[in-house]
Amino acid sequence: MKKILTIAGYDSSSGAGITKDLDVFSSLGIHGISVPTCLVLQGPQGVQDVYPIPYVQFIEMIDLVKKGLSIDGIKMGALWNEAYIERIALFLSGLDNIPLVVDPVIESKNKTGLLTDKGLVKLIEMIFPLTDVVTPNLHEASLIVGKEVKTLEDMEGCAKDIFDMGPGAVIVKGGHLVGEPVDLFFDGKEFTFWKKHRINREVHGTGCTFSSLMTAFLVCGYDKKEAFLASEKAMEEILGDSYRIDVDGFYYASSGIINSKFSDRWKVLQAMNEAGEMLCRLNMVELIPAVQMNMGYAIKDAEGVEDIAAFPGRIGTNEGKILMKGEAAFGTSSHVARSILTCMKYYPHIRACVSVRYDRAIIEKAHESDMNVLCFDRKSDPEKLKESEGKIPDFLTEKVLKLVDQPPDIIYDLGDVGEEPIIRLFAKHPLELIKKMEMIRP
Ligand code: PXL
Repeated sequence: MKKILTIAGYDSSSGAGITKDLDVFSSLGIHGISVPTCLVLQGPQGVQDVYPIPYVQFIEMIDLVKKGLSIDGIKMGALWNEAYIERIALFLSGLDNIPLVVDPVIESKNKTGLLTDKGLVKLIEMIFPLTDVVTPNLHEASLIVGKEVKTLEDMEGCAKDIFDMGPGAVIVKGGHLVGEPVDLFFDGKEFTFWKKHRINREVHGTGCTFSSLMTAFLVCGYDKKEAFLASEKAMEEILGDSYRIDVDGFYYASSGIINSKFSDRWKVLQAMNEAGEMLCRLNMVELIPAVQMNMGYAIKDAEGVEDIAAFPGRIGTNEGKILMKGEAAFGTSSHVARSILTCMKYYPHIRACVSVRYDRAIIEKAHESDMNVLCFDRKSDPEKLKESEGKIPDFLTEKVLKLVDQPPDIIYDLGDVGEEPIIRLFAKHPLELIKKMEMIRP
């Protein structure tokens, strides 16, 4: 499970700030950790008051993260004042190099201050040089560079000026440009533009949502430009689905449905890698077939082999221990992936499968555990199917599935000339596969 720390304000309407960040992280299957800098009392019509979190408690929370929590990335929003920023800089100095995204929040829509002037100076001086991506809007960009940023040309110049302050990249968000809105990404080498469609509504929380998405995508291994493009794409969905929480208030950015295909893929990989670790810990070497084992897990609505994660190079053994050759990745298995796709045609919730060594004793254990054990005979292959080498098990798997009305736990076959007998164990997810593997272990 990846973990991202957000250091930001707490918006009591939960449209922006740390609660929004946590919402974005959880919708991408990431655990969010939060340290608030200030309480922002906000109704649907805007900010009414702001109170800093007592400094001592703020430091205690930061120290708790430093002492006890491993984090994979950091996002920052409203940081309140220079004292908080100095403490954050100290915290960062002791950390490994992990992605850091800074949304330089300075004030709310109704101009309530969320960062002091001195705070902004400290932010630029102490935090920007440690930052991977800074994400100002036009107003914030103007305050950072000390001149007006009104046109696309201004945005380009300003992105260069901010880049010179030390971050790895700058995204200037031109949502309030006159004419068509454009966001601009600059990594010191080239500009990348993202043209947006103007929507006729003022949406609260877009800056926090965008910078949280950026952090999440960087933590998941995207490079800065890929993360920019993925975040912009997700924002289109989010803005389209924005909603009001009061009849005449702002619209709120919706994040529950963010880029569901990405989030599903990410969760699938995490579940697979966790199952891989368990497999090693339980050292189930006696279940590894001669052709080696593979495990697969499909995203919901998987359509092809590329939607199924498996372990590249399969799972083997070395000196009596399980040998994993790499982390789970999509599109790296064909046999197990096709067994899953075939099974999902009948039982869409059965999305995981592992290939296991055939042994009569294993099948007996499965029967004893009341598993639904199905079997096909490769030798019954119709001659013409032999020509489509590799696809025979799919055809026969489908044939046995048509004969039953319960999801399978096991579909096995006794092999053929040159083909090892194989047990295919099915489950809803990899953890359940591991549980079932323990049950059938001879
Ligand atoms: O959208 C800027 C922002 C950031 N963070 C917090 C906020 C706001 C705006 O209200 O309340 C906590």
